[in-house]
Amino acid sequence: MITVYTFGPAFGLVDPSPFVTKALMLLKLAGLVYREDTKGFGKAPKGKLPYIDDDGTIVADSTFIRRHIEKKYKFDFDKGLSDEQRGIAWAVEKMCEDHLYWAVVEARWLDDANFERGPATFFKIAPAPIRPVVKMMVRRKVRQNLHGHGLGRHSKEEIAELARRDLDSLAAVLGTKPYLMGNTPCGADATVFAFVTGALCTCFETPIRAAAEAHANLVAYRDRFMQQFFPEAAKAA
Ligand SMILES: N[C@@H](CCC(=O)N[C@@H](CS)C(=O)NCC(=O)O)C(=O)O
Repeated sequence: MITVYTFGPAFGLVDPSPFVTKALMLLKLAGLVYREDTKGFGKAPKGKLPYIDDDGTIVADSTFIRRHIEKKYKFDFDKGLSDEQRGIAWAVEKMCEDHLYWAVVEARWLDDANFERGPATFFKIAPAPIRPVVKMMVRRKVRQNLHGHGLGRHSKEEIAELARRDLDSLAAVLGTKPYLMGNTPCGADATVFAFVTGALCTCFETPIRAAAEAHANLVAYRDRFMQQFFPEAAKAA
């Protein structure tokens, strides 16, 4: 049995982390049975979630989880795609993970109102007297990470513009197809679904959400995935 270490549902999402959501989606696409464990963050081999324990084999990072599934279970997420489509799928995935992701982090963690509505709730487990200090330290670290990446050096307007271009690109690549590359989901759909569902999250007021909501095909894409793969959560929403 595969154990996936996750944060657990939050903000009306399957998981607040798009990378965890991606890993869950990959396992579902491959038809693998798994259980979730929300107590693994302290032991995360790379200090981040997700990671999995597959009968004693520990695999950290959503992309290496994908590689593990491909190798061990001989599952080709991109079966039937041309080399060109595989290339586009990989590029789209990495645009989400290494560009759009940081805009999402900025919007959720550095905007005071969004922070209070969302990430601040993670700190309820900290003892009340030290909670404000812990929150401040973690937010400072997030700011430093954003600065290190580079996106955090831009103005809010510039970040919004870059994120909007990412969402416009996702909508353009998807077009009128049900999934990114056609009638069946491919590997990159796990990532794109995770990011589109996160962008549309109604817990947050962000230009990213407005940009996603402006594309009816992205909203329908999120709904299609939710109904097919997370029907219970879709019903509760
Ligand atoms: N490249 C990693 C990224 C995972 C990642 O960034 N996870 C974040 C949550 S979205 C995390 O665990 N952050 C905790 C931290 O940095 O302390 C993957 O694909 O799994």
